[in-house]
Formats: sequence, C-alpha cells, structure tokens
Amino acid sequence: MLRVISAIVLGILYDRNSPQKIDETSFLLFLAGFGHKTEIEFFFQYTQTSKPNLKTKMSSLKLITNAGDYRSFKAFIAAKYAGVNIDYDENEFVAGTTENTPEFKKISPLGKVPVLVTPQGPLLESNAIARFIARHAPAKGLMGGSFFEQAQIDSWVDWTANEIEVPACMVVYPIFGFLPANPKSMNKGKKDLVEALKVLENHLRSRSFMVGNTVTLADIVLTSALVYVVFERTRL
Ligand SMILES: N[C@@H](CCC(=O)N[C@@H](CS)C(=O)NCC(=O)O)C(=O)O
Repeated sequence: MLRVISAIVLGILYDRNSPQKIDETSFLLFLAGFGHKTEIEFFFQYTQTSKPNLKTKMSSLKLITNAGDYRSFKAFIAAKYAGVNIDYDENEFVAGTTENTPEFKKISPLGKVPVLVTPQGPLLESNAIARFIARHAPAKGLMGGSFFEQAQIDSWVDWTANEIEVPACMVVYPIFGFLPANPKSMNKGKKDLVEALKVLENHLRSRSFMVGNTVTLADIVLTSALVYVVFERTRL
C-alpha cells in the first residue's frame, strides 16, 4: 500500500504539470485493491471534512487534538487496528485558544497536541501515544514480534519523523497558512521529500509492508505522515 502512496506522491512531485494526475478516486481504489479499509475511512473523512469523526462509546482514553491533525491519525488508526476505544470531542480543543489556558498547560506544558488523557495521567508525543495504544493488543502484531522486528519498526517511525514529517511540514504548512511562505525552505523541503520517497519506493519494491508481512505501527505512522502531501499535491 505504501508503495502505492509513495509512487503517487513521487508522481505528483515529478509530474506536476501532467494532465494525468491520479485523483482521489483512483487513490481510494488503489487502497481498496490492497484491502486497507481503515485507511480509506480516514482518507475519506479527511477529504470530506478535514476532521476525524471518531466519537466512540465511552472509554478510559481520550485524545485531545486539533481536528484533522495528521499526528492524531496515528493514534486513531492504531486504535482501530488494536480495537481500542478512544473518546474524542472535536470541540474540546480550539487552536489558538485552548493551548494558552493554564488548565491545558498543566497537561501539555508547551501547549501542544495531541495529548492522550489516560487514567494514569496525560501522555504527550504522537508516536509515543500510538505505541501505547498499539501495545494494548499485542496479538495484533502492530509492534512487531522479535526484538529486531520491534527495533525495525522503531527505526522506521523515527525515520518518518525526521525524513518525511520535517520536509512535509516545510512544504505543506505554508500552503495551510501555518507558516509564512518561504520559497527557499519550501524547495528544500520538496527536494528532501523526493529523496526520502525514493528510499521508501526502493524499500517497498520487494514488500507490501514496511516491516514483516502485516500492518505495523511503521505503516500507520508513515501513512499518517503522508496524508497532507497526498491530498494537497495539486498545490505543491
Ligand atoms: N512531536 C510532537 C509535535 C506536536 C506538535 O507540534 N503539535 C502541533 C500541532 S500539529 C501543535 O500543537 N502546535 C501548537 C503550537 O506549537 O503552539 C508530536 O508528535 O506529538
């Protein structure tokens, strides 16, 4: 599946003037072909509303996040695969306001989201949150089997944070208006992103999943990190 995503993203970046860009429908059909219903649900929700509509029945876990934040997708997708319920109220966090309140600073001192509120206390950092959720269902294998496989998953999760998320944010955030447009840093981001996607393409040439033969947290984190790039490609 990720081979398809990276191929599409590579195609977008290489052939930006091509009249034959792959549209959302083709993309979803590709995912459907690979049987990835969970991702389809998320991509569908992202394109329709930019908000994950994920109210679930009452749970002991609650995610506080900006609606549509790709970092929260890591937790929501991991929860779907792990069969863990997470509460989410899209009105709980209002960007530009909530993060500055003393109450919120108590659980997230830098005012950042996502935050997972657990019975043991708040948990910060989207990758740590996704790992915590994935570990609720060891039988699902999201965290890998052997120590080496677990380390491979960690390796790809860290790689994604550094080689995909950083350049993707450099490219996409100015488009969203989250950062001032700076052509130099946008071009650097685009160049780095293309190089990283080539690595991904090469890795997935001979396999369907990042690690092993099933979906792991490496696939979930990587897919989440690529959502904005894939859907904003026409403006890249
Ligand atoms: N490394 C953190 C980054 C969290 C982060 O930067 N969150 C952004 C939203 S995507 C945020 O809260 N920004 C608000 C701010 O910087 O004030 C993670 O993965 O959770």
